[in-house]
Amino acid sequence: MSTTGNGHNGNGNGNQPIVEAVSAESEVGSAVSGKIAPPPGQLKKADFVSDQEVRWCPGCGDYAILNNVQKVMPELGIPREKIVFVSGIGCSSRFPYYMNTYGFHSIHGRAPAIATGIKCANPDLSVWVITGDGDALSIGGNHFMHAIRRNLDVNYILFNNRIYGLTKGQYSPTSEFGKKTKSTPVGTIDYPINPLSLAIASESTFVARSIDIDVKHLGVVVEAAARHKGISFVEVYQNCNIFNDHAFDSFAERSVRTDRVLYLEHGKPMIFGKDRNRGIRMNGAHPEVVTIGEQGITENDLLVHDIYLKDPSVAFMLARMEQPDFPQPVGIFRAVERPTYEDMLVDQIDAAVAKFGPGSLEKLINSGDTWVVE
Ligand SMILES: Cc1ncc(C[n+]2csc(CCOP(=O)(O)OP(=O)(O)O)c2C)c(N)n1
Ligand code: SF4
Ligand SMILES: [Mg+2]
Repeated sequence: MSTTGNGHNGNGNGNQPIVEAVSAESEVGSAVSGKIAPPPGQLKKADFVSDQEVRWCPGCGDYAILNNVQKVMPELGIPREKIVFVSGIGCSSRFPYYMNTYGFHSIHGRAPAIATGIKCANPDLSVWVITGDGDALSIGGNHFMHAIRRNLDVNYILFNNRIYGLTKGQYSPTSEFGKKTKSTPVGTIDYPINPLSLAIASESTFVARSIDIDVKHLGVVVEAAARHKGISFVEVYQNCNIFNDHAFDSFAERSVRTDRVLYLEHGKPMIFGKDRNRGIRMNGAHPEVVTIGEQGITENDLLVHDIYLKDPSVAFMLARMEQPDFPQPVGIFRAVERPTYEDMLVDQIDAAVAKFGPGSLEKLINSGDTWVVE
């Protein structure tokens, strides 16, 4: 399969000639159901639906996320053979089976390492990591942090259902303090991790959050993540209706959503509520909820959202705002530019080759201080 043609353009969605897409397609054969792929611009959602039977429980929030990602794919104009979904282990990690692209259902917590290898070896691929709260933050916590700080141009979607779904309902690192689960029958005494705080602390250049059932919003966020050059971290609140049902109802349920969710929009004051009269204002170093029209408060007093702030402090503060004291913020928290790992890696290799020539691995291994074990 060809990996040349559109250079290191970040998301693998450069102006790839149709002829190359078709010939690459014919090489990959069964990975694309043996059909000749239409040119990227003509792909439809259905082209990204695989022939695998979806094995999630009926009603699981994973379906909405899958549906949305499949819907966004044609908008990106990337040929399917240039797309790879990598996952760890968990219900959410079954995702790559259901995408009609390349995919890798890998090792628990290790999707970031595999995605790193894929992106470094083939920088023009569009690489996606699909993970769960357990996969990313328990066994994969260390990998999570390092993939993010390196700023690979990879899209990283964390399905947060605040539970281990696949293993039938043990508490996870995002489970609420005191939560009773199969493995914490009298309540957990672990304080939960906030995935966005962790992503921001790890210097993620794109940080966003959405909700499985808020389908329009989720689609916009996923597309923005895909178009960001650099690591795009997206947390999706995902309902596990079998082992942690109603986990997000207190704010995500349709009848209360407009009152309890803050939709962050770049350049706009932070307003929420069905009457659009509540907002977030800074009181010294702390955010507070205020009502427009009370005590002389106007829209001008509210915090204006800026996703491009280099300093992550405000994004961090927003990430920590939670129901019931605050509306639950969703949307893009942060989107800043920084050179990507793979671009710098390619530059380093090019510079070394220009200076020393192509070199030989065999010679390198046998050079310097070597010895023979007898
Ligand atoms: C090395 C290893 N340890 C433990 C497990 C068992 N295990 C499988 S999935 C999982 C947790 C999955 O939780 P999460 O990532 O939140 O995914 P969900 O099923 O909720 O989507 C665990 C502990 C495993 N498969 N491999
Ligand atoms: S156990 Fe939960 S997360 Fe897993 S498929 Fe069923 S509903 Fe979805
Ligand atoms: Mg989970």
